[in-house]
This record gives sequence, C-alpha cells and structure tokens, in this order.
Amino acid sequence: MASDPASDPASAPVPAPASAPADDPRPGSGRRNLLRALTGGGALAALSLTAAPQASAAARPAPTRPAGRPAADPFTLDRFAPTGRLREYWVQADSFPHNAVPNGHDMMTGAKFTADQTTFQAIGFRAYSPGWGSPLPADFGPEGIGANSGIPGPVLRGHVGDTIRVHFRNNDAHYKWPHSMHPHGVRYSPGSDGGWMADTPDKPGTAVPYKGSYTYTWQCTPGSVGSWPYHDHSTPQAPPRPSGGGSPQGAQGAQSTQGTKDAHGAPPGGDAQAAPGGAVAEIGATLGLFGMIAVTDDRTPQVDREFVLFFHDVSPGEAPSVKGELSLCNGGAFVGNAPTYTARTGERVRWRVGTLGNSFHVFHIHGHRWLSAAGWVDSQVLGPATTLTVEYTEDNPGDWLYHCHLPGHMSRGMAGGYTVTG
Ligand SMILES: [Cu+2]
Repeated sequence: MASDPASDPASAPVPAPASAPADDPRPGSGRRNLLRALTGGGALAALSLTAAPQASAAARPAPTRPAGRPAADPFTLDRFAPTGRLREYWVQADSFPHNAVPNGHDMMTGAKFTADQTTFQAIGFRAYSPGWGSPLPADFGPEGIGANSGIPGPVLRGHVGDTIRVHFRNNDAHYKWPHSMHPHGVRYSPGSDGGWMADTPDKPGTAVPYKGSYTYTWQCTPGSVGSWPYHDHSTPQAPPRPSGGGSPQGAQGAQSTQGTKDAHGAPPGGDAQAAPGGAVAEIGATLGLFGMIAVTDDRTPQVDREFVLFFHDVSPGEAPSVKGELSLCNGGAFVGNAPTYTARTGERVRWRVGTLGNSFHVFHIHGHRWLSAAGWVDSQVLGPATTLTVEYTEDNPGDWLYHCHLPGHMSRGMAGGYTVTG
C-alpha cells in the first residue's frame, strides 16, 4: 500500500524549545492573542475559555502553553511537538444510491417529492475496522466517529501533538473515478495533501484509482485546534449524462469533449461549477466525499453533546437524476430528512458546522445564541469549506429549527429540527 514517506511520526524531529521571552508585555498583545483565537478553523473553542459563560474558571484545566513561550506570537506558536500518540483510521470511499428526501415531504412548504426526484448516485467516506474489514458502528461519544453513514464521512479526531494516519481505499464501484483525501487545518507534507493537478498528475495520493489505496499522515499542531473539513480533491470529472449512456467521463475525457457540452446533455442553463470542457472540480466532494476533522487540546471544554453538521448542495449539473438543486444538511433535505438533534437543558452543547460546495450559507439556530468574534450572535456567515464551532449551555426547551438563512437554500431543503427537553 502506498503512503506518504515524509510523515512517519517515528522519524519526526522534536522541535527545539522556544527561546523567546516570557509573555509579551507589549500593549496590544492580549488583543493579538484574541484575534489569533478567532482566526482559522473554528478556533472559537479557545475564545470560550476566556469569555463564554459556560466555561467556569474552577473547571478549567491549567493552560498547557510551555513557560517562556509568548502567548500571541504566531511565528513561534504553531509547532508540532509530538505526543507519540497515533490516531489510525481505515477509511473507504463507497458509492451508493442516496435519497436526500426519504420522507418525500417538505414540512416548511408542504411540497411533496417522489424518490426518483431526489435520489442520486452518491459517494461517501466510511470508517472500517483495520484492513477495511467491516464498517464501524455509529459512535457519538466524545472520541467517536459520528454516524459513519457516508455523508458526511467519519469524524477524524486528534489532540494537539497527535498524528492522524488515514489508510484510504477507493471503492467507488459506480463511477470508478480516482479519489483522494485532502485535509484542512492539520500539518502535512506534500505527499499527504491529496490535491490533484493536471500539471503533476502522478503526485502520490492525489488520484487513488478504483480499488487502489493510499496512506495519509497528518499532524495536529497547536494551530489545528478546532473544526476542519476534509474532502476529495482528486481529478475533475464530467458527470455522466443519462442521454449519453451514463458512461463515466474522466478528466481526459472531459478535455477531449471541449466545446461539446450539449452532446453530454448538460442541463438548460449550464452547470455553474463546471469548466468549459464540462469537468467539475471536486465533484467527488459534491457527491458526498467529505467529513470533519476535530482537533482538541487540554483547554478544549468538555461537552455533553457534540453535533457535526455540513451545509452542502447537489444539482443536476453534478447529479443529473435529481430534478433541481437540493440544499442539504448531512445529505438530507428538509426537516425530518436533515438530522434532528436533541439535547437536555443544562447540557453543554457544541456544534461543529462546516460547508462545502459553491455557495455561502448563514447558520442559524432558533431560540439560541452564542459568543462569536462579533459578540453574541444567533446567525453566522460561512463560505465554502469554512467551519464554525458553536458552544453554549442549553437553557431553552422546545422544538426548534436550525437552518441556513438564505431563503433559496431554505426552500431547497437546508433546514432541520433541534429538540430540547427539560
Ligand atoms: Cu445556505
């Protein structure tokens, strides 16, 4: 099995201790520290340590920042200091038919759907026992992989100083496209990047062929704390068109059909995500190949509930079988098909929210608010491939909605239920 040879934790050098002076006493250093906490993927967990009301001072463990290292210097802070812990995952890309609206009903507008209008050939990452033996069961515990249903993929977890090793196998029996895994937020060498480019088509780990495998190695640095997406970043593909016989088209096939998009039976109005030749970048991610990386440190607050939610979308441009664009939450459209989350009053709740696709979204929860860089909010903007970590103590029983606040996205399904019991 191929792997990234540059990221063996056994050979990873232990960084020298920082020789910088003690805590920066200059005016503004505290502000810089706060700003740093607010940048990057979902680093709001850090903010909650200093400002969120649910993080009591008595419950806070002592900061792990080594003595003598400035709190606010980004040039020295983000070094990988290995703990020696290896987090190993066996992940497979599986293809399967997926109905985004299994109950056939939009509870918000009353619209009805038939299964053939909302079913497409999806691809998803699933975690398996070692050697890709059998799919792992759902695990919603603090170290768990989540639903492991494929959309999204398993939650891949690490603690600062840990190495995450992902053994990936491509089992995309439907499309038979190459796939990859590209992480955000963690540290890695080019051999564990997973991003395919036509100029360097043979770069290891960027186009793992059907039935092939590859091992990625990622490191959790102090700057990795938070929520991050991982996703397929392999070769762009032109989706098969029903009128064209449904045969898969690879990147080379797409190049050879430059200017003949109509012959593919492309939908009226074109495909906003496609290149002129018809190939769609990251089409595997659009069809479901994505998931969440969750990195903690000793200061990450303990929570009773953690919800992992992705806003994403699929349209006839990538999935010709669907009868119009669907705006999805973890693969489901409309309340009852999108996940329904539950909590009890008094529980500490964390949402790890991510987005993928061609759109901006606004994450909103009814009846709740949380502390952000802009102060207290109940709605926050997310661009493609960005994340949000939301934390609060549950205090409001009832049946609530969470949703994207763009009316067009709500109309196309980006809404789910949130039930709080007393
Ligand atoms: Cu949206």
